[in-house]
Amino acid sequence: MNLEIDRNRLLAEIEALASFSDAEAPAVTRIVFTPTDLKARAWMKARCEEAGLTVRYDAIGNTFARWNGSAPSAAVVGTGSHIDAIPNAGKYDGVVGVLGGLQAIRALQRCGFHPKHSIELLVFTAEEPTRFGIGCLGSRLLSGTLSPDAAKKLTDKDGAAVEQVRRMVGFAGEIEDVKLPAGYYKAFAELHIEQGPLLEREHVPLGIVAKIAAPASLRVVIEGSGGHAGGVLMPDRHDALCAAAELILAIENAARTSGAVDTVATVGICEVFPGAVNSIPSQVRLSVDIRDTDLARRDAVMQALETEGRAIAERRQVSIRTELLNADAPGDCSPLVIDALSQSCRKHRFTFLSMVSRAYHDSLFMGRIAPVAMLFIPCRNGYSHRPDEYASPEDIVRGTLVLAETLAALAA
Ligand code: HGY
Ligand code: MN
Ligand code: MN
Repeated sequence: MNLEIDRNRLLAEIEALASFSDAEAPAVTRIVFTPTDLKARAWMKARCEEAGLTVRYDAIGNTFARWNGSAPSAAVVGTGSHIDAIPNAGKYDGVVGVLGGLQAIRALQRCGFHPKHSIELLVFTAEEPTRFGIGCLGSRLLSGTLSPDAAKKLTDKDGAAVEQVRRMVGFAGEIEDVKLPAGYYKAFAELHIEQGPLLEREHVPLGIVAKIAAPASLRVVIEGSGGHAGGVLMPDRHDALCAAAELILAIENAARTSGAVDTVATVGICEVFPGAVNSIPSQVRLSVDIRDTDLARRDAVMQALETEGRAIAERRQVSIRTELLNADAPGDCSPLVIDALSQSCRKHRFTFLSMVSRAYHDSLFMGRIAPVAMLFIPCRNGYSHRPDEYASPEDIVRGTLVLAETLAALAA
């Protein structure tokens, strides 16, 4: 099979997709179900239809672009990723897996390959937690990891619920029908930038992911008594932001002292009320992200948050409430897909690293219902979720070539 990846078209389409953004270039902001996201989805649908794929959406807006195989009732081979982007992100996170997946399909079509198992390119809804507070909303529902009732109730910062917003932007049907039947996918492979520095540091062009870290996210609300910045003397204060500061450092310390480098914790959002320079903070809302490849270590950091929170609340006479948003198990990738990826790498003498993904991905949840694996390409300095995120054309094309051969091997 003489596979040729159309480098120029792939790079041009990455640039075109990046133009659908609510931020100044080179930053990309593309929040789920916003007008910008809908334009990007429409553009994506047109590209898939141009390639002769039949496109359908489910009730949460997951997009399925299908290349029918000769055995239409056989289990499907899937690939894909996401096109939503957090505020002030880059242009490659998720996009490389979607447009690389499309290019892989086009290359297979061009070289005369005919799949037995249908091949489906997926664009998952809301891989990023930005709007509704939980990541991988689309793949959680596909895999039955999140209940329809829980999903419907998720709201954005304006209080708009998923159920209401999805219908408003045109995704009909019932959330209950999103969950895929068992055995729907034979295999699923996702191409993605590493979002870390290891491949570049080791000068290795490809990574095959064997394990995906276990993500957890929580909201913490700290209530103090507030008051006038001049009138309230220090011994009488119950400053919510000072309490939050102690808790944030305690969370960091728990991750740093877990005994393993795989434990990470981040407080990415800190909202201070009333937010006036001369008013003692009365309430602080934190969003906390805790991950580890090892469940027990990850849970130990969550436990430390609870324990330290209680001690700080007692000491400072504030209230500290935590709300668990998600705490997922890690994901093991499948030898079936890992072998297909590594065979293609070996055929081309591409060196590759077997890796852990510390970022979570839709593959984590697709792995609950199908054999999965991920293929990583390097990103410069390991930067991601920032405007200077960058993957080289050579790395993107190489990853797309291996993905194409892997899909062919799995769908033959
Ligand atoms: O946060 C993550 O791991 C993913 O990039 N959403
Ligand atoms: Mn991301
Ligand atoms: Mn991603």
